[in-house]
Amino acid sequence: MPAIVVVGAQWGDEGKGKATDLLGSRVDYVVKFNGGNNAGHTIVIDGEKFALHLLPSGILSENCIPVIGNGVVIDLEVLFHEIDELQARGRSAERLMVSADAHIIPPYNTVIDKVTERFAGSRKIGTTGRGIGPTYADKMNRIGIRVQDLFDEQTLREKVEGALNLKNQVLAKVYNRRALQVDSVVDDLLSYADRMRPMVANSALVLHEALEAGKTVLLEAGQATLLDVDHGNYPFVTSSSATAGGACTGSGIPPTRVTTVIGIVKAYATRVGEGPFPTELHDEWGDRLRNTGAEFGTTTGRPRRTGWYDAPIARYAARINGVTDFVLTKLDILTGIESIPVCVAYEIGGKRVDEMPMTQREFAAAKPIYEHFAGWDADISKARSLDDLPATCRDYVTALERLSGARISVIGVGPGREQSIVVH
Ligand code: 2SA
Ligand code: GDP
Ligand code: MG
Repeated sequence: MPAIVVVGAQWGDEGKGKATDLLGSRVDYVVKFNGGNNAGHTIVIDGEKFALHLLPSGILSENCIPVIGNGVVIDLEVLFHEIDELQARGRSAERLMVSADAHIIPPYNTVIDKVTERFAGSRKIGTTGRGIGPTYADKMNRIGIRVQDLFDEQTLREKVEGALNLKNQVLAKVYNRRALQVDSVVDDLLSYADRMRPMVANSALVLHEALEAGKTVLLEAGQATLLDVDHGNYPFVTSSSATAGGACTGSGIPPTRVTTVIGIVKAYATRVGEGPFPTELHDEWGDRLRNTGAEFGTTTGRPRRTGWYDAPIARYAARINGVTDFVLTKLDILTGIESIPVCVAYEIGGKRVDEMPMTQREFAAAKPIYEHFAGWDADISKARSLDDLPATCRDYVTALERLSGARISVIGVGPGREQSIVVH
């Protein structure tokens, strides 16, 4: 039986949370496979709004088991705060399963993330300041702390000592900060061990057995294709694998199990943080998209940069992820625009370029080539089938489908669970 992957096709905040929640009622497991509490997914159920950061979006579907996979980095304080908040709102988090191999964001990495950004000047990435980059760096450096270390005090202490030997030098000598004490870091981490114990599992084995038994598993990405550490606009990326390949390494599910890859793509584009953005708007159209689309960070509240739909990026995402179906979100936000520009290719150094160029320098110099499509005025937020959409709106969707490299199977016309048109 299948594993389904959901990925962001642009720079994040495409509406992955809503799409995953929609599918949540039809799958048995929802696995978060990358990132941490840098993510922010907003889900609206019967008018009630939930903002999830570390918990998989499946937590809101009672019949599915949410899993934090081995590819995730976990801030323990944030995890339990989020669980407590959900429980206070009458939602259970008891089904949550956490991989013993997932890495923990120790408090020193949050400090390092923030001070590095503060001193980076023009090399700033615009991170969320949640300690994500330093924690993945520790993982690759083989000095990371894992969930299983919470149950082995000696190993935990040795690891924290080893890490602080390095980190305190950086904090004290480079950034003039106070050194952190091994005991206080270890005590802080151990204080979560008892609450953590019942959730911890050999999740890769559990998921394998579930698939063998005919269950369906949904693998939910945080961030997006253009923020992927390999395939994004490096160095203006997050530090994890946010594309479909990462779904396998971040969960332990092999590629041969994946049957469907759903790319979430917004009807326009947004980006938070630094880095190139060819269709970015610095005028009143940009403000209009930001205000009508409520484009402010779910985690940090930062205003998102806004721009028109970029088809070469969607094609790139379709290719890198093997997208079988797109979910097109926030079509309702374009209502009332007379003529809608869509970037179909770039002009780079006087030449037309149809695909994502090879180098970062070329991408940073890319100027969008636009085609214009007729808009619509009618409110589409209550549309539930393609026939409910104005003809020009249908034409816009058809054009995006033609330009973007995969079929559009679902269209979002509002934030609510029910505000969706299922085409296929
Ligand atoms: P980090 O913190 O190391 O992952 O930051 C590196 C880059 O990745 C971007 N990034 C994001 N972009 C969009 N949405 C994200 N989640 C939040 C949201 C963001 C927020 O849903 O709104 O609230 O500000 C997210 N997380 C990381 C980040 O902007 C850097 O460009
Ligand atoms: P994610 O990080 O990809 O899960 O996306 P976010 O939750 O950060 O941002 C997407 C925002 O758009 C959320 O506030 C959603 O409630 C909202 N949203 C999702 N789909 C639609 C849609 O089709 N129309 C409108 N108007 N809002 C949507
Ligand atoms: Mg988001």
